[in-house]
Amino acid sequence: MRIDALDLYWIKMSMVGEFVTSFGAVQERDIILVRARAGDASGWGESGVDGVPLYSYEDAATCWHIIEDFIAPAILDRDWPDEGIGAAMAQHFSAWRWHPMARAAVEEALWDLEANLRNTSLRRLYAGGRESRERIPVGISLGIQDDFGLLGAQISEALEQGYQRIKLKIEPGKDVGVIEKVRGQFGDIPLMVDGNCGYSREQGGILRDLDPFGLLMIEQPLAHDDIPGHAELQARLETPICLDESIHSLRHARLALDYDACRLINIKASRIGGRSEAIAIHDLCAERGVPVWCGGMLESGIGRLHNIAMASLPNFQMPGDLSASRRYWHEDIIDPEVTVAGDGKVDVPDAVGLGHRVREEAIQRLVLRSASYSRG
Ligand code: OSB
Ligand code: MG
Repeated sequence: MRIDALDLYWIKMSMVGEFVTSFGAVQERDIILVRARAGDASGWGESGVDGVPLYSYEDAATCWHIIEDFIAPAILDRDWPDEGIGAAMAQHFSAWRWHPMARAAVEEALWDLEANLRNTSLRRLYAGGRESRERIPVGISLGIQDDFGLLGAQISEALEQGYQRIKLKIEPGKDVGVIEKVRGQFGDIPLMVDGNCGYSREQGGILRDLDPFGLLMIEQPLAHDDIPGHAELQARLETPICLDESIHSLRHARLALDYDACRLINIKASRIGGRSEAIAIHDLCAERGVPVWCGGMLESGIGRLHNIAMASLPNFQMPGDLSASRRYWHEDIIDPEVTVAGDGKVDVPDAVGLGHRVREEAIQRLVLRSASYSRG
């Protein structure tokens, strides 16, 4: 099969509230959307890029450049299999170095295109014939909040809304004291923290001081390129370490597990270069008895629906960072938006493709730049 065209949209969406991590505050998101078209069918994907190169070295401009100058010409230039096009793309680009968020966005669009062409749901396509769940548990990720009264109110609200696990962002100086207060006020709720690479090896003692609080996990406390440091730290911690920023490929995942650098992995397809590689990490972890969960990049509804479909696979054992649309956006770009039921679960759509309509009229209103590349 041939891809007729790839459409790119650079949109800006402003968030309901500011989101603060050890990298800084985010109030607006620059998002690159990709639409792949073949005949009358199309499919949508989203890149997880940030406005600033902190979580990842990629930003919206590098993502645009890599897709425009390299990926689009390569995609439009060749024949693709009718089935397994996402995996075929991953294979074709496997020798290309880095730029995972650019590759992931295009690969997602191809998976959705295939789902639409084959009249099946993304959930079934990602599951590839395996069991997948109809509803999945979700958690919420709350940014650093200097005012404990406000943080407490956000936690209460999230618990009332049913979220099955609370993740708090931490940084040096805003960690042990905050967790102590949260445990004091909320007792034994399912709680975890995310350091976003904010701690040095020398600050490992602070992380050990978190051990008595029975956290589900500590996510990525040390530098992104310090797998051995995480191994050393894990050996001295009771609390499981979960890696996020350190894992960009199946090879990284294998390395981290071989070194016992973590007991869990946060899977984000955008960080890993696509859904095929993400699912391969899911499968490796399943073989090794290591649970995974689906992380988020403050996605719009398009990336969120891809995440939800993927997270229906069986080894996504812990609640994901897959909150409701309204936790992030005044108005999402899908209809209906994603909602979380009172039991803290979201439905995994089983309708064709994404299972929700993409609101192209909203995308047109939010767009900063668009381009279309067609077969020559
Ligand atoms: O480290 O998991 C992270 C958001 C942006 C960048 C990195 C991270 C996050 C989150 C929010 O924690 C997850 C979400 O709700 O999308
Ligand atoms: Mg993280």
